[in-house]
Amino acid sequence: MSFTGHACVDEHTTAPVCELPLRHDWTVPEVKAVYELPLMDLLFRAQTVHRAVWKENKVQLCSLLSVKTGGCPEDCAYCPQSARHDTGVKAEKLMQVSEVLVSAKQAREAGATRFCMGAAWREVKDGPQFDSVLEMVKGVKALGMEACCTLGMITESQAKRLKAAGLDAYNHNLDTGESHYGDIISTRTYQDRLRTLEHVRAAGIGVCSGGIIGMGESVEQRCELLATLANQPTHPESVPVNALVAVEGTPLAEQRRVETTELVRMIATARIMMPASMVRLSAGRAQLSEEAQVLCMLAGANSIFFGDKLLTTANPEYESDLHLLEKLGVRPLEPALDKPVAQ
Ligand code: SAM
Ligand code: DTB
Ligand code: SF4
Repeated sequence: MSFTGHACVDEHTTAPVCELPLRHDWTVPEVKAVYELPLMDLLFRAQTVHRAVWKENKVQLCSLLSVKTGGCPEDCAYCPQSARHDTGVKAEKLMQVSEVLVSAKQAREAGATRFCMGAAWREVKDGPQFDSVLEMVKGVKALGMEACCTLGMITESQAKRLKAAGLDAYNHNLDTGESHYGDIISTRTYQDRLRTLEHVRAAGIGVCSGGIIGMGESVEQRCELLATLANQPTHPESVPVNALVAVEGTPLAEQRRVETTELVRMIATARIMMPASMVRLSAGRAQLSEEAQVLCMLAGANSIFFGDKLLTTANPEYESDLHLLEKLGVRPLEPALDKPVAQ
């Protein structure tokens, strides 16, 4: 076992300063037993794990940019960018590399250390558009930021080209438990998703994979998702936990909002199961009070999306986030450049 990236590394010696076992054999009932602990016990366990691994009061600030918006052929029931839902999101072309880099620079100036570029594609096709994305990655790296992409399914050779361009992480969410997947998406399978994660891992790129709660799934299905993530050959280096942003025009528009305690339970359970991973409090933060966000951080969230827009929906303003972090005495985490990927 080795702890890498931001976790467990003594700043001066780079030697690991703690060791917790990283398990890859979780059963769903075991996960559920953790998820359903009395809330204070769950929070205490999550904080104990968190502090054993993450020594400082630091949160990673990642900015998102939709480099290719809308018109997606997939039918993901939650997504405002699917061409199958009438959400008012217009299909746009891939942005120019120079425009993307202006945006990355602004994000860096505002304090972000990681820049994630999202495309509403089912999969990456080799050709001029992918070549432009590779240029975007190189440009973001040249700014001294961690670079992340989320472009849909990719092949092993595409993953290798992204790695060669300097990509630090690839986001590809499993979204929900396998038994709920068919109710949410019909245009691809869970196996398709897992295959892309394999390609990303094989190329030595950090895996960013998590899901969404609030899509009508049961507690078991949430636990199924967490077990699948933790039982991968290596834990994802980051695990985004999204609360559904119910967008008008999508089939999930009428879903009730998740309760804060549900989000806190999901984050705390992820933290306990994947101690050395970044757990990202992702979509849905604009709908949370400051107190709810604090509880999520206490539960082990140590990364947020920073900037007033996610891909197409709203996120809290820069100023309010900086003010919140200052009030909490939480500082931004430095970028982990050239980090190895192994757990
Ligand atoms: N098309 C690529 C894909 O599906 O992997 C990349 C972009 S896609 C928008 C990235 C992720 O955003 C999805 O996997 C999903 O987890 C999340 N997402 C999309 N719409 C959301 C919503 N309304 N609420 C919460 N999360 C959402
Ligand atoms: C992730 O898990 N959440 C982000 C990022 N990875 C790409 C996307 C959230 C999108 C929310 C809906 C929207 O803004 O379009
Ligand atoms: Fe397309 Fe990704 Fe949205 Fe699904 S989540 S519709 S693949 S952009």
